[in-house]
Amino acid sequence: MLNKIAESLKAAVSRIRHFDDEASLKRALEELRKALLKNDVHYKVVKDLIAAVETKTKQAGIQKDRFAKALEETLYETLAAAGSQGFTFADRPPTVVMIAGLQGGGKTTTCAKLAKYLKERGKKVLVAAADLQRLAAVEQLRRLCEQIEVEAFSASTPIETVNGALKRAKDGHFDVLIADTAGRLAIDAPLMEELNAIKSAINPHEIFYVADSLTGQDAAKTAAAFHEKITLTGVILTKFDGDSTGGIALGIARQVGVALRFIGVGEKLGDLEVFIPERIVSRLMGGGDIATLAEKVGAAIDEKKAKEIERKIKKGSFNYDDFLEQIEQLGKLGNIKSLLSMLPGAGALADKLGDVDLQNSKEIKHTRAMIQSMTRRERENPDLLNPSRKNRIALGAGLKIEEINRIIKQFKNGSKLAKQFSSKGGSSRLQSLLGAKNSFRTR
Ligand SMILES: Nc1nc2c(ncn2[C@@H]2O[C@H](COP(=O)(O)OP(=O)(O)OP(=O)(O)O)[C@@H](O)[C@H]2O)c(=O)[nH]1
Ligand SMILES: [Mg+2]
Repeated sequence: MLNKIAESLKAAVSRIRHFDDEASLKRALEELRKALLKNDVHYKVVKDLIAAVETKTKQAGIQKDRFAKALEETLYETLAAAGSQGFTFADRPPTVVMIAGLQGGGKTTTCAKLAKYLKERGKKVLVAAADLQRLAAVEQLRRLCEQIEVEAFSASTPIETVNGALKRAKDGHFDVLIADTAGRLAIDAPLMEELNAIKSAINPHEIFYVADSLTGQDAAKTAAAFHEKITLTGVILTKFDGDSTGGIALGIARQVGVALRFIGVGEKLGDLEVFIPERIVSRLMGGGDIATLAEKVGAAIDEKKAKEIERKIKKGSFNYDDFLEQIEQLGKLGNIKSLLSMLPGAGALADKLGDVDLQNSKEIKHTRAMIQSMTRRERENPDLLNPSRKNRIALGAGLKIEEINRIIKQFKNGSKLAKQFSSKGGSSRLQSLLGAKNSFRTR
C-alpha cells in the first residue's frame, strides 16, 4: 500500500530539525534514500530521484518546505515520465485492449475489473476469452462477466476467439473489446509467439501488462521483457492491497519505459483504480486523494435510484426497502481500507482497520437477513414493528433480538440524518461530489 511509503517519506523529512545548510540537506537526502530503498524502489530510480531533489532544492534555496516541494515535483516527474494516463479511447470504436502477463498475475480478474470500470462509465464492452491454455479459464471469465452483465466471447482457438470477438464487437457496435490471454510460469518463446499472433490478428490500441506487485522487482523485470517482445502501451499493477511496499509503483514506469495505468487493490471487481500521477503524489505526500474517492463513490451509486430515495426521504416515506437498497449500494464500494487511505490523514487509520469488505461484512449480511425476514407491509411501514413482530423477524433471520433492535436504531438514525441532510442543501453538496463521476480522464 502507498501508506507505508508515504509514512517513511514523511518520517525522512521530519527527522531533520534544522534545515539550513548543505550538511542538513545531505542528511535529509540520505534519509530519503534509505526510505525509498526500504520500500523496494529500484536503486537506479532512487539514484535519479535523489539527484533531482538535490538539484531542485539547491536551486530554490535550502529550506525544509522547498525540500518538500522539490520532492513532490520529482515524484510527479518520476511517475508521469512514461506517458498516457487513465484509459485512452480509439478515434473509431471499438477500442481494442489486449491483456498479457505471467500466470496467476491477475489477468482474467483485471479484464473483468476493467470491463466493469468502463461499463460504469457508459461504455458497451465485449470481453474475449482467448486463454485456452488453462482448462477453466474460459469458464472463469464467463462467470466474472455474468456478475457485471458484460458479454463474453470464446471460440476453439485463441486466434479464432479474438477474430470472432473483433467481428462481434464491430457488428454489435461495442465501444471496447478486451482480450484475456494465457499466462505461463516464465517468459517462453511459444507464449510470445501466441501473443504476437493475437496482436497481429486484432491490432490492439492498448496492450496492458498485468504485473503482480507482490513479486517486487521481478514485476518490473518481466514487464520489461514483455515490452521488448510485444511492445506494451501500459502496465497494470495488481494485488496492491497485499504486503507490497508500494515502491514498485513508484519505479516501474521509469524502469520499463511505459506508463503505469491502473492498480488493482483487491479481489472484488470494483477494486481497480486509475493511476493518475498527480493524485498518487498527493497521497504519497500525505494529502489524500479525494478525486479518486469521489469517482469511486460516483461510479458505484446509481444516480436514478439516489434521486428516488432523496424524494422519499423528503416525503418522509423512507422505508426498509430503501434502507436495504442503500446498504447494497454501499456494499458496491468494495474494500473500505483502500477507500479510507484516500482521505487526507486517514492513511494510518486505514492500516489499523485491516481489510473490511463492505459487500461481505457481517453488518450488511445481518441487515440484509433481517429485512428479508420482514413482510412486505412491515418493510413499507417501519412503525409497524412491535415486540412480537421483532421476535418473529429475529427467528427468521437467525439473529438475536438485540441485533434486531440495533439495526432498527440504525435505520431510525439514518433516516433522521438523511432528512436533515436533504433539507439543508446537503443533496446539492452530494451532487457536486458525484459530479466528479463524469470527469474521469480519457487521456
Ligand atoms: N488481493 C488481490 N487479489 C487479486 C487481485 N487481482 C487478482 N487477484 C487474485 O489473484 C488470483 C489470480 O487471478 P487471475 O485473474 O485468475 O490471474 P491470471 O493472471 O488470469 O491467471 P492465469 O490465467 O492462471 O494465468 C485470483 O485469486 C484473484 O482473485 C488484486 O488486485 N488484489
Ligand atoms: Mg487467467
